[in-house]
Amino acid sequence: MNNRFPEGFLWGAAASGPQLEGAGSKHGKGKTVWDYWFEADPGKFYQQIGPETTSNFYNQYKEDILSMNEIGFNSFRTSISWARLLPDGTTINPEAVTFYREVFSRLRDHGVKSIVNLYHFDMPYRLHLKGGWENRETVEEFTHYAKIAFETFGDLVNTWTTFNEPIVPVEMGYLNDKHLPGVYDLKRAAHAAYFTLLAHVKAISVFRESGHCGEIGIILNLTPSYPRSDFPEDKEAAKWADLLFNRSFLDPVVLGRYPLEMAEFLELEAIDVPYKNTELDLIKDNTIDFLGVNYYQPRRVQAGDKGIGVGLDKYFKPYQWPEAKINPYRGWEIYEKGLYEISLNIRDNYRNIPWYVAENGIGVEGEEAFLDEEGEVQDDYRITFMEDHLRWLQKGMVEGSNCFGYHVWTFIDNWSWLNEYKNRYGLIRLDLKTQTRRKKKSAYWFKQVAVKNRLPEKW
Ligand code: BGP
Repeated sequence: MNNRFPEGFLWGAAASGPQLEGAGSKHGKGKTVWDYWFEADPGKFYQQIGPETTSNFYNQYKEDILSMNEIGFNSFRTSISWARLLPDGTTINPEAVTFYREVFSRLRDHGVKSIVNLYHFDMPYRLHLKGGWENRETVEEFTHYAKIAFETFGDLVNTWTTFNEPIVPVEMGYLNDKHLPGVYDLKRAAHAAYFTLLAHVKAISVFRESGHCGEIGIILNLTPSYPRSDFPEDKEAAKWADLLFNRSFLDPVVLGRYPLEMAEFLELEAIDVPYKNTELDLIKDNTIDFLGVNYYQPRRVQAGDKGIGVGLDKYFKPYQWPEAKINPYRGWEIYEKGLYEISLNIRDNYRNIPWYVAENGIGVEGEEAFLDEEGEVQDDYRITFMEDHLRWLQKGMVEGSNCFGYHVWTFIDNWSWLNEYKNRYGLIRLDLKTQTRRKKKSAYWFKQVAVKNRLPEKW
């Protein structure tokens, strides 16, 4: 491959409606769970910055799309805000249609392929009140929303994804307090996960039945699970972590069935998931065309406290590998080789499905410390991060993994769930006060790689 990527390889970035757009309560948008949570408990949000303005893409998208072009993007992923398009669940908001059509046509006119995602953690508040993903009604509402989105934008968009990281709201909302409802309840978590999967397959079925052109997939955060040691107890712990956090979605979306071990887990926990046999058939018949993989960090685990542990602690416990390289700002391990291992796992166990890196990036706090005299962020750490990951990715591709693109998280610094603008991820710096944008050093590096379609010489 000679440091080259295949012809047509996708280069770009990912973002999401709620983190980038702003206009949170304007132009007819309905309230999301994040809008509600900020109103109810602003102290929970870093520096009390809410989701109202974020990075103002709603008003600055023209200039932003020009910048994408300038830094070599041939593709860009964002999400439609469900609450903006269908504020009450049924009436289409004309302003949302105008906005998204403008964005998608402009991207097309600038040679940037849109990958459009339907759900990025932004549950409409009215549905949250009825139980969100714990309620079967939400599945029907989502299917309707997906149908409207395909009909309204299908002439401009031919690459769709249903969900971004569906396991995250389950983990962070039902086993943690980082998303709402913020409880620890395995049974509720299992129900929410199942109904999310059902919404995903129903959206795929609607897409295919109505004969839309193009492809549809999903974006999963895959966190390879590594055991502390070769002891069987540690290895078993890694198996459970992998089952719950990777295979719970990966197997059904790619292979059309849940892993057998999932039944074992549900039985051990005495959880009854209210599935119907016809739904299992839907899962079997509606596998994805392609997979998006978000990769930030691996998961390291050790044996759980069998018998005495509470919740998931019975199965596995987190383990801090002493040799780990940590991003101190986010506390996440940087393990570039994980991307290679993911690529081989997809090749060997997931029918070598076409996939792409849908998010990979590093969040750094206090980036103003890296400004040079001209006011450009010298983010060499971001360049190293991307380059090291790309080299491992390329090795996986040389060995046959079917990867078709690399998207960095993210394009312009954007708002994050409870962390807001603490960790900056963008190739472009955002001045929060003035909303002005300025390319970082990494943006110029990214352009070189994207335009030449290869990595710099070195190994
Ligand atoms: C992914 C999400 C993104 C983004 C990113 C960085 O999990 O898909 O929405 O936020 O992680 O994480 P964070 O913003 O929490 O640092």
